[in-house]
Amino acid sequence: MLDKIKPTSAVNAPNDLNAFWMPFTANRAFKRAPKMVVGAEGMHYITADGRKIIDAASGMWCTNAGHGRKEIAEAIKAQADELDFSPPFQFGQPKAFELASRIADLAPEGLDHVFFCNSGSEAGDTALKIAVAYQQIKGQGSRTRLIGRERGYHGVGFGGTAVGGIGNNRKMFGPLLNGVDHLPATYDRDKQAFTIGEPEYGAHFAEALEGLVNLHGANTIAAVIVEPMAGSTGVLPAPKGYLKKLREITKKHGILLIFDEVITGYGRLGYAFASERYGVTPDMITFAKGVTNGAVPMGGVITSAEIHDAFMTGPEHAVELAHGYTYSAHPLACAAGIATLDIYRDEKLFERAKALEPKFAEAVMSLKSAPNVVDIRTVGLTAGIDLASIADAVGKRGFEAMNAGFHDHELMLRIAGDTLALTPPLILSEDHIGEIVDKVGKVIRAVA
Ligand code: PXG
Repeated sequence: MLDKIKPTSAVNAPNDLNAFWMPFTANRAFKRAPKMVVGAEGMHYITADGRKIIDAASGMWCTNAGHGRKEIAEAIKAQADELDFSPPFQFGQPKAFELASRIADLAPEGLDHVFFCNSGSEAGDTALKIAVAYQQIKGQGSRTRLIGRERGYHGVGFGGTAVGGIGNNRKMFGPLLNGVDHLPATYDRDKQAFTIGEPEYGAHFAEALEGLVNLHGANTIAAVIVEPMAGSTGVLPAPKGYLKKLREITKKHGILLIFDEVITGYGRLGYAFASERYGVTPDMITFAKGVTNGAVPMGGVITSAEIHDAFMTGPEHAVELAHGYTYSAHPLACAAGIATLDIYRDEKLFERAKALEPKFAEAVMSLKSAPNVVDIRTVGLTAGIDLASIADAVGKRGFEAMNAGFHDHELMLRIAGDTLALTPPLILSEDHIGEIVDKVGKVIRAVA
C-alpha cells in the first residue's frame, strides 16, 4: 500500500502552511522544515517526499496495533453508511453499549461503568468532576480539593492543567483551579538511574500524601490523580510499591484515587491496564488514544459501581450527572473501538508487549554509553532516554534529535525536553527493535 502513495503531488503536499496554528509545536521551525507525513502502514509512515520512516512513537502513544488496520477502517466506513451520528444525551445507539461492556470487561474487577468523551483531556476533566460530584452526593461536600503530582500530565483542560505538574504547560494560564495541590514526582536520578522496569527506590514518595492530608485536612480532599507511568514528562515508571501505598493512604482517608491510563491503557505495559500490572484498583481509570488505535478521537472514564450507583437516585425523569459531550460515544469512534479491541484480543497484542518487554529493555539499555546519555528508563514497550542539555538551551538537543531522526534517519520519536521517548506499536518484531535502537544511536551521535 505504501508503494501506491505518490508523494509530492499538490494534493499530498500543501504549499501554504500559514493558516494552521499547530498544537504543542514549534510552528516557525516546522514551517521552515516541515516534517510532513502522507501515509502509514504497519510500523511505518511515508513522508511527503516519499521516504518510509519507522514509527517508534505509535504516532503519539496511540497506534498500538500498528497503522492502516483494514479492520478498523472498514468498521468506520460501514458505520458511517449505517448511522452517521446519533445524540448521546437521552438517546442511544447499540455500539456505545457494546463498547462500554467490552471496556468494562477488560478493566479490573469492580470498575464496571464507562463514561465516554473524545480525548484524554476531556477524560481527565470528567473524572475530576465526577469525583467532586460524588463526594457531594455522599454528603461530603467539603471535599473539593484535587491532588495531582509534579511532572504529571492530564491533558490541557483547565482541570487537567491544574492537577498537571509540568511547569511549562501551566505558567501562561493564570490561576487555573482553586484548591489544587501536588504530590512530589517519583524520580531521583541518583538513586534510580538506568533502571529496567519499576525502580526499587521511591515507594516513600507516596507518603507525601499524608503530609497533604495533615496540611489541608482529609475532609477537604476529593481525589488524587496520577499516571501509573508518567509518560509525557519523559517516561517515569512507578517505583515498586508506590501505587499500593497511594491506594492504602487514599482509602484510609476517604479520598478517591484516579489512574490516568491514557498512555498506559490498552497494552502499553503488557496488560489491558497498568492497574492490573500493579495489582492496584483505583476508583476511576481514564483512557483515550489506544482505545481506537488513534483512528477516531475517543476518551473515557471507567468508574466503580460504588461511584456510578451513588448517582442513580432521585426522580427517574431527572438527569443524574449534568455532564457530557455532543460527541460522547460517537458512532464512528465506537465502531473503531470495537474493531480495535477485536484486534488486541485476536492478535494477543498485550501478551506480545509483555513477552517483548525484556528484549526491548535490553536493546534500549545498550545505548547507555552513547554520548550525553545520562539516564535510560524502560517499562513495558516504552523507554525514556535522557540526554544532557546544552548549556543555556534546555530542550534544543532533544528537538534536534527529533528533527535528525525524521529528516536524516527515517525514524519518528517523541521528545520531552531533552528526553527521547520510544513507544512503538505493540506489533513490532525483534528486528524492528534492533532497527529502532540502531537509528536512535545514530541520532544521539548526530546531536552530540
Ligand atoms: N493524560 C495523559 C497521561 C496523556 O499522556 C492526555 C491525558 C491528554 O490526552 P489528549 O487526547 O487530550 O491529548 C495525555 C496526552 C507526548 C505527548 O509527546 C503526549 C500526550 C499529549 C501530547 C504529547 O508524549 N498525551
